Amino acid sequence: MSTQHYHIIESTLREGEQFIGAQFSREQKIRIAQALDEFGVEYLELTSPLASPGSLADLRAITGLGLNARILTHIRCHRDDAAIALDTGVDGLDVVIGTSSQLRQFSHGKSIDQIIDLAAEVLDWIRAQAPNIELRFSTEDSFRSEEKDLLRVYLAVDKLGVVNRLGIADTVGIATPSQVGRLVSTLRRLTTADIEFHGHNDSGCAIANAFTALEEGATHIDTTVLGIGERNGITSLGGFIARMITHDRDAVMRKYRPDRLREIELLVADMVGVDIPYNNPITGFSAFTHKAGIHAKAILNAPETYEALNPTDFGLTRYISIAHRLTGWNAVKSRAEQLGLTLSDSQIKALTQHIKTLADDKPLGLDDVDELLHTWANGREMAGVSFQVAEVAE
Ligand code: HCA
Ligand code: CU
Repeated sequence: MSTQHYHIIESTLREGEQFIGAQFSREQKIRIAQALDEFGVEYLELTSPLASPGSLADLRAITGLGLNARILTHIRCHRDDAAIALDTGVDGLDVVIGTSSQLRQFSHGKSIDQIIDLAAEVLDWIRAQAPNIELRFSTEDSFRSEEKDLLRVYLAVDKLGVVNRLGIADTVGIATPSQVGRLVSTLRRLTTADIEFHGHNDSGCAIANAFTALEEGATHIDTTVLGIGERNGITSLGGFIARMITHDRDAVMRKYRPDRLREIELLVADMVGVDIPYNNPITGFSAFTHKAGIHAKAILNAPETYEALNPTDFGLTRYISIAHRLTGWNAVKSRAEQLGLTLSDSQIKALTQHIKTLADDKPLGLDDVDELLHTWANGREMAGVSFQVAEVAE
């Protein structure tokens, strides 16, 4: 089943380099490559060696590192590009050509028949040069291409018998999970090669689309750290891991090191000049915070009540916020215990009421609550407050 047996093609060093803030030096690329390799991704996709002399040298440097991850580079469907790429020692080539009417008209100007002929010529040639190279053929803007055109191209390429993978790309981020599911399952039925999905996030479906692709038979998913890429990027590595770990934790833990995620995200965020978004899956600052008293109580008893993900899988800790009007006495009690203070349940309940009343008037911090806890534990609670215990609800 593909949702257990899948491969990550980590494209921070290709799609991610197309992010507006990215300008990686060779040293930075090497650090990213090593960090992702330690994380356990199966592939690293790097910018085409045709992009610039530096890109060519960087690609050579990374293929020379001897990483476990297989090194791919991304090239246009041109024999000359392929020749230069093959000379860098990469493990695989990701070949792409646009098939949508927009790209055919405004980019390369070729008809579908011309695309099929060109793909056959270039792919056969690559295979003849490099019998063992991993070869992928992808159409760009697959979801704004005519389905009949797309299928003609994929069937013709699959029939050549020279590619390992067919890729589909939601280049402008408009595909829905059901559209992705349909296209992948059609390809799965009609072709034999592995299937790769590359999805942009313009309308927020990149992670869902990647998951649906796997459910329908895809084998490879493209990601980047924090999802960086053109515009607002693609499926993020962390978001994809969050999705997969809720689905099959063991499969993720066997293959990858999710405890490295935060370090990798901080590394890349710093290099491209962004912060980790507050609502980022797993590493966003509020991802494991709990606030409402009802939540806090259950979390203290059994964290899984309100956590689908376990922060310790990622080397993180949960945080229960207690300094606000939604707080509950169980959470306040737990804080007292953390501070080593002895207060009776009725004192804690009364103090909780007091905190709620104070928080109605002004924002409180944990320091304020801690100070109150110390004061009350030392028997200096405000006169009158402790008599309200009887009115305090759970
Ligand atoms: C781009 C190309 C691409 C290619 C994806 C792929 C896309 O527009 O820069 O080769 O699978 O999104 O179509 O990143
Ligand atoms: Cu892309």
